[in-house]
Amino acid sequence: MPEKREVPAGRLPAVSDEVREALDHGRPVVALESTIIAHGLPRPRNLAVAEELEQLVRAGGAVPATIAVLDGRPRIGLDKEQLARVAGEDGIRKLGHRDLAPAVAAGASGATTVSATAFLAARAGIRVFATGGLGGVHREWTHTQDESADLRLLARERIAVVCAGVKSVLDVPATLQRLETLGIGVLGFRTTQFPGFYLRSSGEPVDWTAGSAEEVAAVLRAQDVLGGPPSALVVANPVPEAEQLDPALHDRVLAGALEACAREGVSGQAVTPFLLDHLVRHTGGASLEANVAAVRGNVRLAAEVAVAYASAS
Ligand code: PSU
Ligand code: MN
Repeated sequence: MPEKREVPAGRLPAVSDEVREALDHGRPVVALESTIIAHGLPRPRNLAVAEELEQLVRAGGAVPATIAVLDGRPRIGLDKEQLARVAGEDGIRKLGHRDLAPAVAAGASGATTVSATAFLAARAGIRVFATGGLGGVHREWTHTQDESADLRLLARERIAVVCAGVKSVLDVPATLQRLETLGIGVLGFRTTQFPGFYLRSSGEPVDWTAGSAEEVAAVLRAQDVLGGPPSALVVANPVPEAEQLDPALHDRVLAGALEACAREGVSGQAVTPFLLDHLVRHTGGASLEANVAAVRGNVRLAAEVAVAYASAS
C-alpha cells in the first residue's frame, strides 16, 4: 500500500471573517476571480484594478470576495497583503478547477480562473460572481480541441456570472452553442445581442433580456425554486458604448494576434494570456482600457444583483 498522505487542515478553503460574517447574515457578497489580475492585466496596473474592483463592490453595498490559492490554501476573501501577492508575486500559477487539488497538495500559490473561482465560490455559498470575459471555445478548436474548462464548471454550479460575454479572441457562435448544450442560461443585460467583450456586440443574438438588477435576481430565485441539478446563469453585460474598442481596430489587431499565436506555437493555458497581451501591445493600450471598463461595469452590476437577491430572499 502506498503511504497515505494527509492534506493538512491548514489547506482547507479559508473564508475571510468579513465574508463569513456577511454570508452568515444573508448579506450580499460578490466573488471576484484572480486570474484576470495575475495573468490578464499587466503589472503594476493590475493591483490598482484589483483594489478598485473591491472598492466598487463595497460602494454598491456588497462585500467583495476575491478568490485565490496561497501557499496551498484556497482563500475566499483576501486582505490587502494577499491581494498584493496575487498581483505581484513571480511564479504565481494559473489554476483552473482541475488544478486546485494538485496546488493544495503541493502547497502552491496561484490565481483562480472562472472555473476554479466558480467552484470555490459556490461551495462557500456565494451566489453572484463578476469577471471580465468568460473562457470558451477557441477558434482553432477543430485542430486543438481547446475549450475552456470554464464552460464545463458553469454547467455544474449554481452561480450567476456577470461578464461582458466571452473573450472576442474565441469562436463566439461555437461558445454560445456549447452554453446551450451544457444547459447554461444566458441573459443579456439591457441588450438583445450577446456582448463581444471589448465590443458592445458580438453580432450574435441572445434569447433572454433583463432590464434591471431586480429582474436578474428574480431569475436567480427562480433557479433556486426550480431546483434540480445546478447550473450557472451567464449575465451578459456589454461594455459601455463610449468605452468599447474601435471595432475596425479590434478586427485588424485580433487577426494579427491569432496569426502570432499560431506562428509561435503557443498552446494550452498560455493561449488566453498571450492573445490578451498581444492585443494590449498592438492597440496602444486601448484594449486594456476597454477590458478594464468592461470589468468595472460587470462588478458594479454584480453588486446590484447581489443586493437585490439578498433583499428579496
Ligand atoms: N477575462 C478577462 N481576462 C482574463 C480572463 C477572463 O478579462 O484573463 C481569464 C479568466 O480567468 C478565464 C480564463 O477563466 O481567462 C480562461 O482561460 P482558459 O481559456 O485558459 O480557460
Ligand atoms: Mn484553454
